[in-house]
Amino acid sequence: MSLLYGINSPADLKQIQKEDLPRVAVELRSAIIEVCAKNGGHLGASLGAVDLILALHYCFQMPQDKIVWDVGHQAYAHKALTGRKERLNTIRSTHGLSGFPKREESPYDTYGTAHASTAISAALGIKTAKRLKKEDHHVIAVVGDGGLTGGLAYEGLNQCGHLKEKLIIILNDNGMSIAQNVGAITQFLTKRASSDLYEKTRTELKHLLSLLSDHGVPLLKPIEKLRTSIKALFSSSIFFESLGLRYIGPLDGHDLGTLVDLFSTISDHLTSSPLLIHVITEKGKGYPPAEQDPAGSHGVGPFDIVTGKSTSKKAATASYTSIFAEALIACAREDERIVGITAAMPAGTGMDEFMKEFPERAFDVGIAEQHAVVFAAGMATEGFKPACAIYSTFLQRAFDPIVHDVVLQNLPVHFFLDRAGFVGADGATHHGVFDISYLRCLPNMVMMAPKDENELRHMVKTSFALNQPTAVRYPRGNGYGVPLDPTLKILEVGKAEVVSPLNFTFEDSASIDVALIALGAMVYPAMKAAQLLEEEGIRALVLNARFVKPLDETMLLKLGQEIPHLVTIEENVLMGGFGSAVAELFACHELRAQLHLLGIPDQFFDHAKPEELRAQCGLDPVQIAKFVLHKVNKKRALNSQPLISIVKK
Ligand SMILES: Cc1ncc(C[n+]2csc(CCOP(=O)(O)OP(=O)(O)O)c2C)c(N)n1
Repeated sequence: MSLLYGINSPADLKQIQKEDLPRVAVELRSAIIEVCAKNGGHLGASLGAVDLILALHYCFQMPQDKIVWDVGHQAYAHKALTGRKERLNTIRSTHGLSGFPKREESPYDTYGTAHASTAISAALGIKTAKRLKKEDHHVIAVVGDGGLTGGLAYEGLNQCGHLKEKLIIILNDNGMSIAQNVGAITQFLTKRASSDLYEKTRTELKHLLSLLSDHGVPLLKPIEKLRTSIKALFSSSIFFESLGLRYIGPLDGHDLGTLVDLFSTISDHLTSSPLLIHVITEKGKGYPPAEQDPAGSHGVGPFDIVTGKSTSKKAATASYTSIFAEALIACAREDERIVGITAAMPAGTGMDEFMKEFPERAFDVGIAEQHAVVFAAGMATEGFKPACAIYSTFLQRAFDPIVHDVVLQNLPVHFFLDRAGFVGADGATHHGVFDISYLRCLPNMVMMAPKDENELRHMVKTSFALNQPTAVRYPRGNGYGVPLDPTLKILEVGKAEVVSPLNFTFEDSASIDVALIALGAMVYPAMKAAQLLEEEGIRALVLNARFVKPLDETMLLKLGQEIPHLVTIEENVLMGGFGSAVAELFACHELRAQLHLLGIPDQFFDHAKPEELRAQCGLDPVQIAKFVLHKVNKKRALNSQPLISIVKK
């Protein structure tokens, strides 16, 4: 009989006998495997955290006690145990549960998250607020060893040791970030590696001490001290204890009995100082295909439960990520000053391919986007050309280094922003819809967006030809399967391209009703919209803007003067985006053009298929055509002079 069936809240869970908890763990794992097999999701981390989550909800008093998750991708079991079991199968699907903790979703989701390394700071804030409110509940931050590679985690630890708030931090250490975890602290934490050395050193020291005492040499205090220091040296405890935290561990994070005993003791007796509990878990625990491939099981698409193999259709065309990687490698073969930097996303950004060919010139810096950018800036001062490949959403974290370290010093750091635009199932935290706004405002920056994968390759080449900061944004997913030019070209900076009508000259402009000024991934939809408009008797010109900065001012001003309607189309927020740039240009030149802006309105969008989200924003061919029809017909009817208009949802 199912035990999980009867558990709709942590209170129900507490009715279960402690000895039966492993059965609940098995059921939770099955539920997680099932939902990930159907919808895709964060399989490995969620399986690895099941026992920890069970023990926490079994022993603490949620939601008065609070859990703050780091990243939050591991919290599927938490969702199941806190009244969302029936909806678990909707996770990451449109209108379904979010793949991450979300405050609107449940009172048990204390803090919204999906970007790494925030848990300690947020939990410390909550704990401090509770003290000021004279509330004595526990606050527990759960952070992975990957999360601990981010500098923000140390800012939190630093203040935690200073405030001495009685925060509980659980370090869920599985030795993995998405890929194998990196960095000196990770090595230090890896007790499994260092314990052999510790044991060996301890045995040798013991032998030495016994020899000394056999020969009548008194055990000198310094030698005893040495023994203690050696123990400390090989223990993670020294690190956390020197920061003012009590340290317990490392514990087996799958030993429910030990976890429950420890957590019940802590839950009953308020801790007297900040406490760090170090648990060792296994990514993918309980599902052999995931255990065998912990990196591959981090984020999965739908798969067959029996074999663990993907059930997604193999894409017919190459991904933007792989096209980027190939172009980067081609450029790096010709220019040894090119180095590659990733912030814990080697496979996601394609940097893993670069690493294979140029291991000495590739750097995974951990989940440390801020550091990645400053590190790149440092290398650039020495004549290198760093390629910083970071998802659009994660680069947000590095805004100040981009300003202060890169563009202010006009250093040739080259940003490649994968996952620009809507990303789909990961939702609002991951949509890359702000990068144009936060990068185009920066002096010295050149910013580009390719219409297809072939153009991406030329933009990679163009970036390295420029001795200044550059950024190329490109979407998640696969290209159109367009032919790839045999050689990479350097594009003329700030030059747009008319993609239709073919061989357009301004002598033909009288026949054009509307100019669709499209950027990046919006160029092909604009071309389709132009075909639909043609059927309605409206002639559209489609401009591939290519450059967000510098704009092709000559072309845009000419279009503004000669074409009755202009529509900018971008997959970025309208505020401060590409359309705004065109509007600013027209305003500067006092050009009274009928400019309309299509893009993402001033709101957050949840998880859904990218095409659904684009349609919601009017960014698919049909909606673009409808929008244009409406504007053109309205103008024809009223023959009025509308000002710049922006789509508002
Ligand atoms: C700022 C930021 N950069 C990158 C990511 C992508 N990312 C999601 S989970 C993850 C690894 C997290 O590792 P860890 O904290 O150890 O958790 P585990 O998956 O091993 O349980 C990364 C790099 C992110 N969420 N946030």
